[in-house]
Amino acid sequence: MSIWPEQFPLFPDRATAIARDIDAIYFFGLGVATVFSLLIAGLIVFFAVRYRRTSPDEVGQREQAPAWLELVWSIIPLGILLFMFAWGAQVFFDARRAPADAVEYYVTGKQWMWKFQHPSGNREINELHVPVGVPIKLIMTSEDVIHSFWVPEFRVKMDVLPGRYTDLWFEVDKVGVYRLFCNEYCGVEHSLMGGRVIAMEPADYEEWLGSGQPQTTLTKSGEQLFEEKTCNTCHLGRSFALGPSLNDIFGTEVTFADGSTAIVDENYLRESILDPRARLVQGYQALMPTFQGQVDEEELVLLIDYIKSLSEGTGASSTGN
Ligand SMILES: [Cu+2]
Repeated sequence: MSIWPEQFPLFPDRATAIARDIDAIYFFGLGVATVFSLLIAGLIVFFAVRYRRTSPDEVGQREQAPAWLELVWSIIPLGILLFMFAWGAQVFFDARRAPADAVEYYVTGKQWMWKFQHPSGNREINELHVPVGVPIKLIMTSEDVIHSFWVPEFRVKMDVLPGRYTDLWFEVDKVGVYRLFCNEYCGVEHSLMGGRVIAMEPADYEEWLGSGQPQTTLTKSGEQLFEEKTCNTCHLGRSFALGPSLNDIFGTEVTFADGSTAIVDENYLRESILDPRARLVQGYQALMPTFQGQVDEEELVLLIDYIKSLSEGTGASSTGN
């Protein structure tokens, strides 16, 4: 019976091509280190015995190693290390650079859960279904503290930071269920912040996408979020509304309290959500609280997408952002 718990194998399975590359270089490095450690330790013991002092009169003499020997023991290790450097750099670049055709998924880390958004609009928490044989790129951000996305079987790991995006990619080549960990201590329930990546045949994945909860487009999700955040209480254009109506505003010109104007585009909407008092629309008071820290980047995209949809009937279009 093994003393090692089965669910935490000492050497996890390899489920991506990168995992095999990384293990190959890892074992090569381990092998080189082992050979040289044994060689050096063995020679120390051998020389200690072979050249030990046998009588109190013996006095050591200075030895000069021949030049060829010095060159040999310098050039051979240098060659091995440069080879490992070049190989390691190649694997590193392969692991870091997602292929151009990678499919983008959104990941949000939060104390203490993982939230996933599929391109189709499907959402999951602590479980990520992916097709095998397809390069998957995760675009990740955090709503609070630093987390880290880690799947041992994929041999990839990346910090997930608040206020910015990081990314990671993998292409699973074996159908299976793989454990997902948060690998950055992030609070009391850090050890519970995990989940599963479920790799399926592409046809099964398509079927999974269509089953369960109906697919929700970005716009639809944005509408739900708009209500969830109670944006609708002030922005529905009713006569008693406290904020300007958002119907048909996208692409139009808005006038501020100081008389300046701006075209309503994505950047303006973003600013208005995160810093509503930066530019106050004429005729309204500074009542809206900031949503900085209350909506993450992906939710911001949803809200902006929904607000844009409120102007679709007017033929308004993006101003180029
Ligand atoms: Cu975490």
